[in-house]
Amino acid sequence: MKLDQSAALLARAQQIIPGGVNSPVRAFRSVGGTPPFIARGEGCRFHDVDGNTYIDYICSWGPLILGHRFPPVLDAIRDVLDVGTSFGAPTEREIELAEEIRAAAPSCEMLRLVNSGTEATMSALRVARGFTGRELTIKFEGCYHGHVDSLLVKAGSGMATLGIADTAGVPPGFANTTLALPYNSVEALEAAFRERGDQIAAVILEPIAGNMGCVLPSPEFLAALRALTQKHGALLIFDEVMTGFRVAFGGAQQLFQLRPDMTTFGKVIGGGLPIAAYGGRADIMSRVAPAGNVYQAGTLSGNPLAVSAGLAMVRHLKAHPEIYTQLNEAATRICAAGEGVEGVTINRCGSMFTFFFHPGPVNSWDDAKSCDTARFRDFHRHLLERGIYFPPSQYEAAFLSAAHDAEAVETTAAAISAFLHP
Ligand code: KE4
Repeated sequence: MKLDQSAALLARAQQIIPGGVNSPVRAFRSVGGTPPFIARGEGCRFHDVDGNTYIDYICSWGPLILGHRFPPVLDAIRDVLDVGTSFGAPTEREIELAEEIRAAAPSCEMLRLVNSGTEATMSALRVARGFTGRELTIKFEGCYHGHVDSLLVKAGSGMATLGIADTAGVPPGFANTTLALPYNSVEALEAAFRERGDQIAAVILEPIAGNMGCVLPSPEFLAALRALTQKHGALLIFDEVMTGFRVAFGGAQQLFQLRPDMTTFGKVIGGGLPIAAYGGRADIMSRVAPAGNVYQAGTLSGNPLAVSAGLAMVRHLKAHPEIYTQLNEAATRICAAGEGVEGVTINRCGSMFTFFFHPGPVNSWDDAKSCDTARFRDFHRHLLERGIYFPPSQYEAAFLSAAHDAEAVETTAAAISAFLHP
């Protein structure tokens, strides 16, 4: 593969941007080689500065569920440019987006728009502490909820990828407010509530984990989460930044028919522009300033440009529910290429999936962290050289879009088979 231009850009970028990237996972540290610098995207593909073309399974880490440069989203952005990009004042369209999100996830009786998933989870935790008057949070090992100080404890995504157990720069006092438990462990959850139940403000989790690779919750785990938080007066927060509007229009809470107390959203609701949201029961959210005494703010929160892109995407998905069937079928076809291969475990929910190089099962971070990452690296390189861009980490989920046509899916399945069935 010719990556000369990317290599030159990486060297230049590293002079001014840490690691040469604006988010660590993009650096390809765990898979090696030069990360392609992307010049443009179109549908299910993007093209790098050296002229290489890739079928994209990052989809901007989830947002582009309709593919690159989806025309209705671009049209919505063009239209709003005629009126402005940001006012720092309320607008009607941010009410419309909030109403669309509530219609999709009725547990969010009230919600607020912010600019990133990190902001959403940070704000949700603050509201949970303010509402309960308690300080402790439970999270789960391998889950990633953005780079919130108190949540960078045994986190997934880029931290797992880089092998950073816990980041520097977070005072022990912050980290000590978080209990990190094994995902899917009912007994660990019961023990934590038995010992400190009256101090726990909230339990936050990825209802389907994507940041240790794709890991699904057991029904018993979900039931225990809901029952124990209710019993002890703690809030259950579903971090649906990744799963919201991805695994189903109503997210994981629709799939599981489970009503959390609060939810965070991001990615898809911005249509590829920076938007996220946090919301939940009205009695909880009414504590947010200026209605209540928990402060949270944002210069560009609800800006017309990002809201218009998000509205166009969410409304298209609402009008075309068949997209989710199409996404599931395409993902099933791709994952079938790896079924029954020794040492490979495939976890999937809807159009997010991970090929774990592990005999299986993979139900927790302890399982995931024992993957054969060297073999994953070879798998990733094999695909990249064939124009298929999988997430550059064993501890991330791959994403499909509605733009992944039969040709892209079959090309991908064939390349996977060629590696796994040499
Ligand atoms: P952002 O602050 O990156 O918008 O969202 C943080 C976040 C919160 N919650 C969940 C469940 C998430 O998956 C994320 C961010 N996801 C990663 C992908 N694993 C973003 C990619 C990156 O960090 O570059």
